[in-house]
Amino acid sequence: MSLKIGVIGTGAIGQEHIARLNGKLAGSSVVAVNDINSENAQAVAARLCPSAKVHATGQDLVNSPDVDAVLVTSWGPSHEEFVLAAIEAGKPVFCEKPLATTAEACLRIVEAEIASGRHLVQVGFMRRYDAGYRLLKEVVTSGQIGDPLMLHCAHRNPSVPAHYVGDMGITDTFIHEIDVLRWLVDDDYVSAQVIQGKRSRHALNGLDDPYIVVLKTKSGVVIDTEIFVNCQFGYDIQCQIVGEDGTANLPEPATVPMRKNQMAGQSIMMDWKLRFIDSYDVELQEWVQATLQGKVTGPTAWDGYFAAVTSDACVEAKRTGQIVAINTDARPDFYR
Ligand code: NAI
Ligand code: ISE
Repeated sequence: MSLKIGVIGTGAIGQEHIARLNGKLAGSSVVAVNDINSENAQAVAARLCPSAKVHATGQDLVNSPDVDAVLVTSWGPSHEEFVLAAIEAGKPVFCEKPLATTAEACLRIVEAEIASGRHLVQVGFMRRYDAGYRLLKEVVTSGQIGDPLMLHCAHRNPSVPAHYVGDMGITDTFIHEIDVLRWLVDDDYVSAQVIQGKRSRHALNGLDDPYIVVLKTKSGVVIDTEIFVNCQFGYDIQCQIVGEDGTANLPEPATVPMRKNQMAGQSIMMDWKLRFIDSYDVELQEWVQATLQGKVTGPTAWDGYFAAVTSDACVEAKRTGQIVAINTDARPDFYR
């Protein structure tokens, strides 16, 4: 059986996901696409999924009887509308991060999903599908290093485009750590603090870069993460867990150590798309399989909501220099 998917948003990641779902992965085909830039949608369909219908609006696509499930890869501010439309139509929906751009909008999605009585929504936090993070999670769960006490992490990009402004270091970039670190330690956050670093001369458009975010969890785990999106040298994701009985590090991607030009070393990736390319495959393959069985096994709408509440608290902490409390209601039974 094949899952017939409609994709809203045929930009960068939309195209990559279409290529995966329409050839590389098993059990799925892309039967419909839409983009506010209809020329782009036509061109992408012609290149990647020639038999797909190009719909005039995302709503039309969601309501098409040919579409079994929806993939939302449009810009963040449009996510809420399409995810709510899919819930209303009773169709499973995979939404790229962020689930929505405000915590209130995420909560509306959570409430709509609960009211529908069906688990339909998955959020595109792909780090949970990365082989290295999965190995690290196994180490934590097996108790080999005892209880995690502290985490030291870094999210470094070589550079960012001109449209990357304001608090995107948190809302676009750190949001991945917000989700994956909470999943790793299996504990919710209670507070956030941001410590500004000395501003790099490479930071454009008044961007604050770098800075450190400190999150504290309910059980007292302290997590510091350096966010440095103009570090120049590479796309570098680090995570070290300090446990009661030892430490555990996120494995580096496999590269061949070389000795050359009076130096010994290994290359570092420059592009985040390459660093997590396998995890996108695993993420969408597991989503297709679970969806065909009527299940959601990945990050839920509640995880998307919790990430948004945490992200808001980090933005406020950055603005005020204060330690900001992270408050949500208890996780609804629906998501247990
Ligand atoms: P993009 O700008 O390359 O593509 C977005 C596309 O959505 C554009 O073609 C745009 O015309 C279309 N669009 C915008 N509003 C729309 C609407 N109302 N209806 C239909 N189409 C609409 O952006 P990109 O990089 O592909 O990002 C898309 C989403 O994916 C964002 O939410 C982003 O945060 C997320 N993303 C996730 C990544 C991950 O690692 N999980 C990596 C990159 C992006
Ligand atoms: C980008 O938007 C992503 O989602 C990537 O996964 C992330 O690593 C990068 O820093 C973001 O800018």
